[in-house]
Amino acid sequence: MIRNNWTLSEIEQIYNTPLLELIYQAATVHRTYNDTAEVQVCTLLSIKTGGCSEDCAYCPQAARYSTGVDVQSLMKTGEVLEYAKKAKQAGSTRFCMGAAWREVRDNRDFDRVIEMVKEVNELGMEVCCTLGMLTAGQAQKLADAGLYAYNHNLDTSSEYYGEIITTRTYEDRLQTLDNVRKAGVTVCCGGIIGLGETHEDRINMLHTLSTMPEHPESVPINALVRVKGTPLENQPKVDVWDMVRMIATARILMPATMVRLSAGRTEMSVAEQAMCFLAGANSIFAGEKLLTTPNPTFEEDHQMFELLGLKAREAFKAERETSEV
Ligand code: SAM
Ligand code: DTB
Ligand code: SF4
Repeated sequence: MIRNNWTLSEIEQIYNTPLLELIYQAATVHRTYNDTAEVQVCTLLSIKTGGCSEDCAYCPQAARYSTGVDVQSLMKTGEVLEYAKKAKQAGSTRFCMGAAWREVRDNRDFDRVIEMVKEVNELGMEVCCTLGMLTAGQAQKLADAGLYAYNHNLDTSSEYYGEIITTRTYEDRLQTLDNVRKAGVTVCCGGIIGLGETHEDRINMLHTLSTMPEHPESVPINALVRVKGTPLENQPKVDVWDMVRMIATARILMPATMVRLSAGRTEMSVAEQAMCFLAGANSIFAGEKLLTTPNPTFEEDHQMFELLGLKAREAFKAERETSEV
């Protein structure tokens, strides 16, 4: 049964379950709801890099920090399409285009993104975008162009949010998520651990996600990538067991959601990643770059899949399953 009425104390109890017992419970939920051999493979492309006006303390693309990221204007559609084709050839079924914008503006750049969405969709890939805040009208335009998913992370708890970002509010984030949902686009929404938040903050964020009227279809769990020049550059490295605990709790709370082992994989061994898959992660970002930071190569992931007996999930599987019922 999928629940949207989790209480904070229930979540706290799950989160604090002794680790091996927690993994066992999450693995059990995972195999009840999902094919545990399947992992969704998504590829990211930064279509507009750097120079962002926001002050997100973790982000290498914020204009106010010197991180060495080159500012680049919006890529040309043809070039983006080449990347999408390559990603598809390498086995990705979802292509996610990211822009370092605070929000979408109704201008020629947005028209170009709409064009990109149409063309990537025509390749038979699930198209995802992450472009910052959206109005209801903009969400609808993206939906009409064939957008499959929109990524917009809550990042942390509403209580801790102000310590990490001051240039927009938690409420702004929730409003965009609502606009996306109402336009009929699937929601990809998760967070980052390692920002200096407490366990309580993590539990609160999981509560917000798992009590949405509909769970996000995907929940990315990122480990902070500590980028030199950002205010969080000296944070301690995320403990892999914290990642496992977060993933396992998300899996139990949102049994049918794709839980994505997102940023941070370059610092994890195959054994550590295997523990995350066991705890219920069933999606990754593949390809040698996330947006601006490194990620394992397609080849490394291919070897990991072979070793662990994992296979890439096909595109649009959720639709196929519902239309067959
Ligand atoms: N500008 C848009 C926005 O903020 O929604 C879209 C792009 S933004 C880079 C997408 C997400 O990347 C952020 O919400 C954050 O969760 C994640 N992210 C950015 N920098 C990160 C880092 N250093 N480590 C982990 N995740 C990061
Ligand atoms: C998400 O949750 N993680 C991705 C994607 N959604 C957009 C981004 C991770 C970015 C890591 C830092 C970088 O490469 O710039
Ligand atoms: Fe800009 Fe997004 Fe980075 Fe925040 S996370 S600084 S909004 S690109």
